[in-house]
Amino acid sequence: MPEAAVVASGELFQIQPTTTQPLMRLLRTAALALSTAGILAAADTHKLVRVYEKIPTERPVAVVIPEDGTQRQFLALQRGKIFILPADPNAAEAKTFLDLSPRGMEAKDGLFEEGLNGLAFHPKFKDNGLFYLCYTMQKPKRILISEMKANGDTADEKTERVILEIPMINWNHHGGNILFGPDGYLYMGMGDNSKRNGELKMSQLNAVLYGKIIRIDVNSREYANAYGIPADNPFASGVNALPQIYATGIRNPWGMSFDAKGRLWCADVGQDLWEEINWITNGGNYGWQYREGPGPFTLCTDTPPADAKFIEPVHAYNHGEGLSITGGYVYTGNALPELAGAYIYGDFVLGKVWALKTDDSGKVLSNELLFTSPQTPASDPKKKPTVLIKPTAFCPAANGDILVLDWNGGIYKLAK
Ligand SMILES: [Ca+2]
Repeated sequence: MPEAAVVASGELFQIQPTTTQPLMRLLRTAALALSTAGILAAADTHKLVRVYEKIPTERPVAVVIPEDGTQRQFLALQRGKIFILPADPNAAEAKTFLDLSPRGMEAKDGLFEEGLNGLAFHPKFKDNGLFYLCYTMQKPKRILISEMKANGDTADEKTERVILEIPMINWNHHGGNILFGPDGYLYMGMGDNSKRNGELKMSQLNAVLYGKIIRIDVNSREYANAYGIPADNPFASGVNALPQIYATGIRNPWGMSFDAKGRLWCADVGQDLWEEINWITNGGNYGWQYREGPGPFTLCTDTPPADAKFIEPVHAYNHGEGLSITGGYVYTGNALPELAGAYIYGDFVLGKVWALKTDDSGKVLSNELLFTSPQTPASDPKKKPTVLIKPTAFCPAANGDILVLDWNGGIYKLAK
């Protein structure tokens, strides 16, 4: 998950007095008319329209559509439920596919990164019914990737096969996105397991999986593992480095997707200065904790190895614009032609949504701010504002809409 102070749901509509009266009115209007109209502020080019309002969607983290031809939209909630969203956004009920909430995935101090953070369907889901989960467990604190089998519209929990377990010592910097690549392998974004400053120095240490992009083959078995190692993983031999590693130098990846050209987009949440978007390549080193965004991480006093080569982000924004990136995906729908080919992403803390356009070399052509959430300025400059919409994910709906999942509990679609 991204990182930010937790906002209690009761605070959302407590708009503080301000001298900007028109803005005040707009905020009130947005808060009160949330159910019927799109949310739009003066500078926005786009608005967010609430969908699936009648369905309980606390802490949504992903909507995933398996490639089985059914167009079913599986909604993963961080506290462990997976619903199948109906096609009709006004429907009052969603089928429960799986409920892991009794497992106690979050510690009492789990704050907001623990729980179910990843869901992926096997490329041959239609034939084998297999899907994959990434979630946390406690005592001992750990992250699991596991496999389960679906039976129609219901998951069969008894079929669970744990594939990978990674011990954790902190509640934050878990990452937890999982997805299949066009190569049929399962990718995972794994956080650095450090609390702050990359103090455990894991991201550049290839003896651990922390701060890495991991790639494994769920269709084979190798060594004593419940999975195989793709032959072209950069350290596939397992000598001097772990063979599951695909890319290194990651901090807290949140928001991963493949585009139609097979590029793996990964947002990496920064610490004090920069938020970044990367194109992940086999064996790439993305710099953390020597680098943050396009510059050196100033609190790191170690000198990088002389032969270190760090890959620069495709795009980074500084903490004047946002505080915690949520990655998205490249939009290919027809309903919003101005966004065709753009990478849609946002900021979790300030509730922003952008559209980034690049050429094939990764040169940024434009980065347009589409939407900024209504927010209440913080009473203390050291604190963060209260934001109405905190994006946890951007996902394509079955009908092509861009869904914006809101950690405050809403699902929206991006509209003009
Ligand atoms: Ca980086």
